[in-house]
Amino acid sequence: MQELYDTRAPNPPSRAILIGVKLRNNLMHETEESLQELRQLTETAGIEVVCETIQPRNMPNPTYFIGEGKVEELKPLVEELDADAIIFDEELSPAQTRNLERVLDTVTIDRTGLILHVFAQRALTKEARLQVSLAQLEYALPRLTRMWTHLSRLATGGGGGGGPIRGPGETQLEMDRRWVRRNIGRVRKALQAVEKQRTVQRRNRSEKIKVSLVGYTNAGKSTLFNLLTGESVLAEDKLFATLDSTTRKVDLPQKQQILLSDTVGFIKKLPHQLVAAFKATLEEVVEADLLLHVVDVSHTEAEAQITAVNEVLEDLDATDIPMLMVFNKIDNLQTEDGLQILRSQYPDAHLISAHRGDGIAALMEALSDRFIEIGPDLSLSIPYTDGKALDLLYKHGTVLNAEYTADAIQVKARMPNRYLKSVSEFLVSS
Ligand SMILES: Nc1nc2c(ncn2[C@@H]2O[C@H](COP(=O)(O)OP(=O)(O)OP(=O)(O)O)[C@@H](O)[C@H]2O)c(=O)[nH]1
Ligand SMILES: [Mg+2]
Repeated sequence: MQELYDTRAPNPPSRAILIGVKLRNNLMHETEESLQELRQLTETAGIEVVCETIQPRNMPNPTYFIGEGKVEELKPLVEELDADAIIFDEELSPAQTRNLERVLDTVTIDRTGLILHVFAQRALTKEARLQVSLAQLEYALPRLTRMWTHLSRLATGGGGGGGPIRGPGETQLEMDRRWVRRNIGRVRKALQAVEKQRTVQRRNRSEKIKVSLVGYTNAGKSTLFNLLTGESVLAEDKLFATLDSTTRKVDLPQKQQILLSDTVGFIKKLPHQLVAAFKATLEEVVEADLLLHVVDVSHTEAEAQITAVNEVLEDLDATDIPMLMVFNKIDNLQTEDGLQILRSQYPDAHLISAHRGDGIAALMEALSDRFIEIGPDLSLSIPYTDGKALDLLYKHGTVLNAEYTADAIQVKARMPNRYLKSVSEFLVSS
């Protein structure tokens, strides 16, 4: 089947000025870190950064987001530096984008647009490309301007044939909008067909234990996935190396088998169009029995990245799924300070280096314990003064029944052998 929509812009910009805005409620270092990430995204997109600038403002200017004075400053700068794009680390309204493009006479891209652009470049499979197309089209619809005339060159067939053709009395803009709307419909339909296949695949796996790797982009999910599965999915020092999920069997130390999935990384302000479009791919996350939240603890923004990931999980309604924190890249830590703070917040986190293999055996044991087919049913009589034992049963085992009698709690439960010792004094029979 032909592509419905070519997600790669035909003439992407090559030299960009990056603009960050420090709003009243933000700290300067947060704005700087975020701009640093925007630089990485820009470079990942193959665009050279010729200048970076931050403007402090109480709130966004409704016309340009930045102040008029700043716009005046930018005019000569664009020319001097031979820049062909301005990239904002914020989400601009369609009107702001239009106004900036008009006065600066250059392409204006916001953070969402840039993320979509990177996704478009990196999408390889048919499903990923369709998902990115859908997100891009939804994003483009309210933003169509004269600058989007390249739309006419984007259409590459797929039933509609060629680019938009202007109807009688129709303006260029109306025509573009009509064309985009029609393509949204087509891409949706094509996606549904692909998703149907995915549902069949998933149904075939429904009996198995499913574990999904989630985390911020570049945290090391794919590196860990490769290490645990012996696979060689792409893992590299670029944002959004992974866009498609891959699932493989993994044997745990106590002989259970799980299905491990590697998934797309998250980022701060992940465009909601993308989350919506990637719903099917992200089903791997939503349907997991356990999430391994992989964190790059050597990153200065590790804590903010954890928050960003949790926000996306909320968006996906996946907060009820049990989650194990996995602190990766411990080989790369310059100081222990940040780690200490994070460890106090997540005392159960596993410390690993997917590169060197540190902590991997312990992580596998923990997974194995978690999914152990638990031995014989136990009967226990736990005095009320020993409530802790009941907590242990709930934490490490399965409580089948708990009856609160006058002097003790009568419990029927299952417990992995290695934890039996801690409750053995309460055993009645087994
Ligand atoms: N120093 C160090 N680097 C690591 C470790 N694990 C992964 N990396 C590096 O971190 C970079 C990103 O790794 P990936 O495995 O691609 O990260 P990811 O989470 O899959 O990233 P996306 O697919 O973009 O979401 C690569 O350059 C890896 O070599 C580690 O334990 N230590
Ligand atoms: Mg990856």
